[in-house]
Amino acid sequence: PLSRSLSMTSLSGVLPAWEEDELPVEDLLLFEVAWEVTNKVGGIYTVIQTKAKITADEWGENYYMMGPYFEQNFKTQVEACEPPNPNIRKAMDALIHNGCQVHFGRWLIEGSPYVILFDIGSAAWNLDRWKGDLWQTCNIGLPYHDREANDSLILGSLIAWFFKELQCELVLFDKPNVVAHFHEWQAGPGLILSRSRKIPMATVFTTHATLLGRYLCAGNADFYNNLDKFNIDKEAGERQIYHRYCLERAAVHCAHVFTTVSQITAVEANHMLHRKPDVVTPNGLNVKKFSAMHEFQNLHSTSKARLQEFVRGHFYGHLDFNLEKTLFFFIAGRYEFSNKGADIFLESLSRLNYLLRVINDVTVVVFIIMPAKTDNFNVESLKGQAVRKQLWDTAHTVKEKFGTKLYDALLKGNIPDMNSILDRDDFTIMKRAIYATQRHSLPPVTTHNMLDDSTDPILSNVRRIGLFNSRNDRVKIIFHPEFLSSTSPLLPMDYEDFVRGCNLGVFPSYYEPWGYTPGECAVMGIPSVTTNLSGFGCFMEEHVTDPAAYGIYIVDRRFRSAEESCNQLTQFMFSFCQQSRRQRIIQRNRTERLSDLLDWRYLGRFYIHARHLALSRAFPEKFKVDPIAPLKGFRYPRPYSVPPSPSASIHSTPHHSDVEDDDDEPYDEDEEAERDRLNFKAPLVLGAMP
Ligand code: G6P
Ligand code: 1S3
Repeated sequence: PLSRSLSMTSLSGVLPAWEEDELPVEDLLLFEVAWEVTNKVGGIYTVIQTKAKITADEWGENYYMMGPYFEQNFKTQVEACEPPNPNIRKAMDALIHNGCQVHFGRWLIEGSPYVILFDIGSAAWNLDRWKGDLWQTCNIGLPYHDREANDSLILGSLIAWFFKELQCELVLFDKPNVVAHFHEWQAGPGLILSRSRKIPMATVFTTHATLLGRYLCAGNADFYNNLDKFNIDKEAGERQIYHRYCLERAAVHCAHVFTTVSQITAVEANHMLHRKPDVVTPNGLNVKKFSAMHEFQNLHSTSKARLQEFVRGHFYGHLDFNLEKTLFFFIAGRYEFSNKGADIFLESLSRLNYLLRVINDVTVVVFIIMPAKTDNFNVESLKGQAVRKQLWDTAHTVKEKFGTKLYDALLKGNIPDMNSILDRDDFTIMKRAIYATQRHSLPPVTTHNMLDDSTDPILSNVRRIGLFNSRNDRVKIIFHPEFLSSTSPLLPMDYEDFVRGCNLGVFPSYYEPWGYTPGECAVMGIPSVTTNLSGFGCFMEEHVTDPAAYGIYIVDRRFRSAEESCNQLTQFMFSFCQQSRRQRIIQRNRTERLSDLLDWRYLGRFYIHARHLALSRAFPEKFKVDPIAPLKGFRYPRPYSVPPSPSASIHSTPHHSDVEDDDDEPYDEDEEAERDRLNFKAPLVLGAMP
């Protein structure tokens, strides 16, 4: 059946094309199973949601996602419909006739994939029996108190049951082979049970982190230097996750093909799960290109103006820094203080504060967006925005009166007397508005009332380094302990608009199998800091010759001490602050050019390869696959006109202007982009990767 070739060309002509024999998808069914299908918990949701389009484009009606049913999610994200495939209907009915609820529909995201969602509650009465089955099959026992593990077993048992029914139907009609792709340990039981029941299908298991890796790192272990030394069974037992770790490890070993999201997690998995991944499947994004090439720059400007407004309110009465010379940095993500690198970020900020005081020109406002327990916004933050609004309204009222009087005077042929154009009332309302901006406390560090204020790790460290938003601090901190939303009364912006308005994302993670945040920044043209312990950072090091030139700063957290990493991070941020506006604009253009590399239309090839490999292992007589990996050796060359480091670029970028913020200087971005593009092509044509 492998007659034609599936060719994935690059989007820009820069990235290498790749060819693999095309699968006869009309004779196959693809199922992708994850706890996060239509159910947002963390990063896996982003993976499956953004990847849906390219997978649906390839597989059409033969692609199905599977996950747990939650009524609210179903109502808001899924359009119920009948399965187009009668075999799937029959398999679902077999479960439904036994009292288990199964729902079918189209997930209303790009690609509109079909989803089959299993109601865990409706099948919970089977839990004890299924626990027995699991024990009989692979000697894994689940404790009653671990709800998450129990739910994953119910989901897995339903899925294995569904596959069994489906196979009966397919065998009857001698129909397609099945590929089933399972994500993360919560989807593991479905894979383990299907394989132990010898259901003929090709299976892939992807881990997005290892359970033990996450736990050990969060516990401050010197993880990467001791990977081969941990007694993993003992460590799992001590952390009371032994049963989860067994599920994870069993799934890994049952799969025909095991994949993970990065090279660094592949090494980790080899030690923590004792299997080397067959394929690394890096995470992509569903990149949308604007028809106007520099639209993302305009969007940066618009969103930045909104952030500036917020900052005006938050720092009312203390607004003695120039917003035109203020940069916005941010960190965002799950609140895992040391895993996500918030510890070294804060330490580096205190050093940056010192350096900027010496230069005394640029101010940095740092947003920390990490959800913590709160009991809502604090009064001082809300008041700040109210005061700003009042000042705006006052200015508007006075302006209107002034304008009317000026207009009248001009109609009469007079130039009005500027000393009397505003009357006493005007001065009174203006003075009242100014008096309202007096405050007796510093602008708050947090926007919310924190429930664990005294023990919160971010606040404790802010106290230690003394960054309290005082007047002479050049680094100001705003900790927003809740994810952003466009309906917030305080900062009404969604995450995407917020990121667009910032100048630099800072994600100095210690434990980060992939890390979507810097990639999301890149596709919006926003530079960011990552590390060589994050999957994304390693991927960039591997495929981009000079990542910093493209606005990707990679902190070395692997071969340097924490102290040295802090210094390096401080240096990156300080150099960034020394760039002129023009240099930042040029750099954003380069950053945005990396989006092709991060697009699923390009990275999807690894998933294709993994499925193909699984089919060749499950059904060797029918499927063969070229064992060559799809991306060997490719590297983006250094951009034509930029020197290797941001600090060096200050002195040698051709368009550098010593006059800061001179936006009107003639500068042809298209010309620069074209030069870089030509430079991209040269080494590729010659076949020599730098
Ligand atoms: C975009 C806009 C420019 C604006 C600039 C601000 O490039 O097109 O008009 O001046 O953003 O950049 P900055 O790095 O200072 O936030
Ligand atoms: C995991 O989510 P996390 O933030 O807990 O999976 C993500 C998707 O693969 C990955 O980007 C991230 O690094 C992992 O940690």
